[in-house]
Amino acid sequence: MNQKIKILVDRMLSGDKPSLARLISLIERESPEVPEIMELVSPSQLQPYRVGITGLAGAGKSTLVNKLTSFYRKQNLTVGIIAVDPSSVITGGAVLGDRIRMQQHYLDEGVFIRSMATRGCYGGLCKAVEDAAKLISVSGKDILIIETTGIGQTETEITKVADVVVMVLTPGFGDSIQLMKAGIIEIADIIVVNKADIEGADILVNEIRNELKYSTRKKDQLVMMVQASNDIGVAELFEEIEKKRLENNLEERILKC
Ligand SMILES: Nc1nc2c(ncn2[C@@H]2O[C@H](COP(=O)(O)OP(=O)(O)OP(=O)(O)O)[C@@H](O)[C@H]2O)c(=O)[nH]1
Ligand SMILES: [Mg+2]
Repeated sequence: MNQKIKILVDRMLSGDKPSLARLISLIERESPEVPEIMELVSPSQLQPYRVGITGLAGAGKSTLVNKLTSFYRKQNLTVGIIAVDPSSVITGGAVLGDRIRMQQHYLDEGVFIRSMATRGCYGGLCKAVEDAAKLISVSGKDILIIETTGIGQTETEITKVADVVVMVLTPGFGDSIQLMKAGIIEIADIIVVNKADIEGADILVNEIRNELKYSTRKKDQLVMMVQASNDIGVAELFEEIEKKRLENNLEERILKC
């Protein structure tokens, strides 16, 4: 047993943020100590509610994550955030962008924010991201938010690690239509048309509603118009996510009875 790792894991379990950050760095670097770390983390420890925020690049996901985090903090819930960068290396720009958008939360003891590259795991969420999500989960967070970008498998992979999936689309680009045509929209519990201040938002909402008529899912998908940067519709989105979290807890409690 590696004593150094054991101490780090113990500290992380008691909520120490620097220890959590160091352990995630080891995971990201694919250190040989990773299996040992993961073994020390028991899956029976309390799990947070996992919110997946996915969608197109630049759709306003981080802006939304930032605002949702404020709502959770107002309720005294602690939040862990993983922003997954789909490029081969984390670009200074992306990380800097997240830092600016989530600035207010970096100094908050109740929030842990981490950007990760999905290096070497083309076509899905990395094992490293899943491991990091596990660590954040057991470090005592109430809520875990995972932000992913891209068209294709990254979206479908998110359903494996999230209890609720929010897909963020924007008007004015053909890409949103592409996502619908590819059937990717089916994985979303809530579809957000963000940047509703831009022309074409109503048209996109109608197109999504039409497309959802053919969805193979039961008709439980919500479509919401939001302006993340103007704080319009964000409170309503938060309430819908909260409803799902509370239903989820209830289901769990019923299962345990
Ligand atoms: N017009 C308008 N711009 C917005 C809105 N919400 C966010 N933005 C802007 O959209 C840009 C991208 O926002 P981000 O939150 O970084 O988007 P993202 O989806 O996280 O981007 P990536 O992580 O790089 O894929 C920023 O300049 C935001 O200020 C909105 O409601 N309306
Ligand atoms: Mg982002």
